[in-house]
Amino acid sequence: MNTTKSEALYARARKSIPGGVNSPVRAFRGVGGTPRFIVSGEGCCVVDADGNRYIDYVGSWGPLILGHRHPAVIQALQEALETGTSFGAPTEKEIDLAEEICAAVPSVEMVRLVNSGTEAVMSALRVARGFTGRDLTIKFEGCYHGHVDSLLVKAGSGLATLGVSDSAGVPASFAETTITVPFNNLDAVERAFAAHPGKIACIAVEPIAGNMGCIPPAPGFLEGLRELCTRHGALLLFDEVMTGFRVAYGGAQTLYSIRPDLSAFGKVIGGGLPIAAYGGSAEVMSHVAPQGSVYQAGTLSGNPIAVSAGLAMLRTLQANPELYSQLEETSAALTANPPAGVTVNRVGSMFTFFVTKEPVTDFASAKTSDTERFKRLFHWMLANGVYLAPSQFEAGFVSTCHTHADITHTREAMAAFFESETRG
Ligand code: HOZ
Repeated sequence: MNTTKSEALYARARKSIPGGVNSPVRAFRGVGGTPRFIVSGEGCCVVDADGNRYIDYVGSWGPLILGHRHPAVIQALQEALETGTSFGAPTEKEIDLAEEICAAVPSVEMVRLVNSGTEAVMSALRVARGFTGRDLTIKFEGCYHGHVDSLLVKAGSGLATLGVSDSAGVPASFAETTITVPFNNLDAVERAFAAHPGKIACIAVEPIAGNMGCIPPAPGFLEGLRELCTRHGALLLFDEVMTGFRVAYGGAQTLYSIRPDLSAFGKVIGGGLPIAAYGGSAEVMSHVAPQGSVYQAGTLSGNPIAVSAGLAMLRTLQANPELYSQLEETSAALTANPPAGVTVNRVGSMFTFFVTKEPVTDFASAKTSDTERFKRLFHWMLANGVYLAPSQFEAGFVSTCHTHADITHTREAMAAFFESETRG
């Protein structure tokens, strides 16, 4: 496979951009080699600077549930561009998007639009602290909630890929406001509440972990978190940046019938443009400025171009519920009967092939994966025109554009890899 142009672009990028990328997860650090510089995407495929075409299971890390350049999103963008790019003043479309989110998610009565998942979780956390008058947060090992200072503790995603558990530049006093416990371990959460009575503002959780690879909640886990928060006067914060409008239209909370106090959304709600949101009950959200005393702001918040793309995405999903059944069917076909030595986890169109025989239920079991073998698998798939997330500790995403032919090609390529490894 010719990668000359990507290599040249990567060399050039490293001179003006740290590590040559604008987000560490793009740098192929977990798998080695040259990140592909993408020039275009259409449907479920992307094309790199050398003209190589790949079936894309990254989907911009989750937003592109309808694939690249969905006609409804492109049309909404074209129309929005006719009227202006940013006003820094309210627009009617922001209300439309807020209403769409509130209608879809029963626990959300009010929502504030922001620009990234990081911003959404950071702001929701501030609301939880403002509302409860408490400082501490419980988070789960291997979960990642964006690069919020206090949550970069035992974090997944790029930190797991780089093999580090936290970040330089975070004051110890910030990190100390976070208590980390293993995912799917209610006893550990109970012990954390017992050790810090009256001090815990919230539990922040990805209801389906996606940033240490895809790990579903064990039966009763989310219900237990709900009960513990209620019992101890803490708020339950669902980080649905990855799962919102992905695993079901109303997100993981609808799928599992849990009512969190606060939720953060991103990715799918922006239709591929930078937009995110946090929301909750009117009682909780009325604490946000200017209605309340928890300050949060943004020049480009509710940007009309991003809002238009998000609205087009959500309206398309809302009007076509059969798309979720299609995603379920395609994703089930992709992940059925994995090769020996592979554990596959999947919820809806979120999945991870872990190169381990062990069941993967938390960060410790995710780390039993053979990351050296994963590297070889990743490059084999790339050479066969399949673009997986360049890390064992990330989720993959199926879009409505993936066809049975794409799935068959992917499965055959993966089977051929394991056969070749067996032959040695
Ligand atoms: N949240 C995305 C999946 N882990 C990655 C986004 C990023 O860090 O670039």
